[in-house]
Amino acid sequence: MNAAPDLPRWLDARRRDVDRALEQFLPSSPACPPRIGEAMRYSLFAGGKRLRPVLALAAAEAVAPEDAQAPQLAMPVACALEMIHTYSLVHDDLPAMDDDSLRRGQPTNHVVFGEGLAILAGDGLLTEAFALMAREPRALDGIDSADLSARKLRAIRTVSEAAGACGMVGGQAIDLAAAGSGASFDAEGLRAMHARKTGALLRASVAAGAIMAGGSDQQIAAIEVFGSELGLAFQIIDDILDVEGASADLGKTAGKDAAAGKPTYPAIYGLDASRTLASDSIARATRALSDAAIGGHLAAIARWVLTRTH
Ligand code: GRG
Repeated sequence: MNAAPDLPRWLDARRRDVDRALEQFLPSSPACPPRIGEAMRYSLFAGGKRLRPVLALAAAEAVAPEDAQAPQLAMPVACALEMIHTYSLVHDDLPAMDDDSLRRGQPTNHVVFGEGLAILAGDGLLTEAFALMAREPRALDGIDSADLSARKLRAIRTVSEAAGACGMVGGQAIDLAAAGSGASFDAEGLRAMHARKTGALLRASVAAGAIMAGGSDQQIAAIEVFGSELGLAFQIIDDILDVEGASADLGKTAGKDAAAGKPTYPAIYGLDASRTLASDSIARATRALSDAAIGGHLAAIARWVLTRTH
């Protein structure tokens, strides 16, 4: 199994790779009208952690450590995941949803470009993500074109199911209905809502990276368990940071969930028990990897999620 030395340096290098690839893949003028290009670009390059693309790249490397082409195979889907994630944040911040004015440390998209263009920027990012996954990577040495097409199709299915009505969109709909009616969740309802809203895309990130690098069904299944557990821990930590963090560190409005009376892990379990739940989840995530003899950087990324401060 690979060791995972020097995570910060590895993460920095992958984030730079992702940013370069996003520059290449994101349509801009004259291919698309300048203003929509600008609005998509504004949110995509506003300073996100790039967690989903980094997870996709780490999963690709983990299942194909000897394959020098693994990063090239996974990069388009990695970028598509960041585009889909960014669309969800742009739409989540709209007045009709969470109505927020700060995201990634910057004024939200609709504050800068207006509500209509912000909706279109989200639509554009989402749609271009699927075009990108279908188009790239083109032919690669040593990979049969039918095999490459089959991997792309499976990755597109994985990502679209995670982003769609049974995944992230469905989770957001549950959240929206609860906010509108003032209804609350019990612990299981909260877990189920977040499994769709946040967890599904994180799980799809690792699964799609592993699929593109040619992982076996057994590896992909283990990586999906890892992704589900990581998604749960990520959300619990997000809730804890909302209580403990400062807006300047988080790059978004802190304390908003509590102020809105939203159900959160700390509200249901308290802070200490929430931390324990998150670390238990990360322990299950890393066990799924070690049981399947999957090495690389995934386990270290999971531990970093547990200690993150923004
Ligand atoms: C509008 C269909 C639709 C869905 C929105 C994910 C989501 C659903 C809304 C975001 C609300 C929110 C803050 C959820 C908490 C978890 C989360 C997704 C945090 C943001 O992700 P990070 O921390 O963000 O990876 P960066 O900016 O670093 O990429």
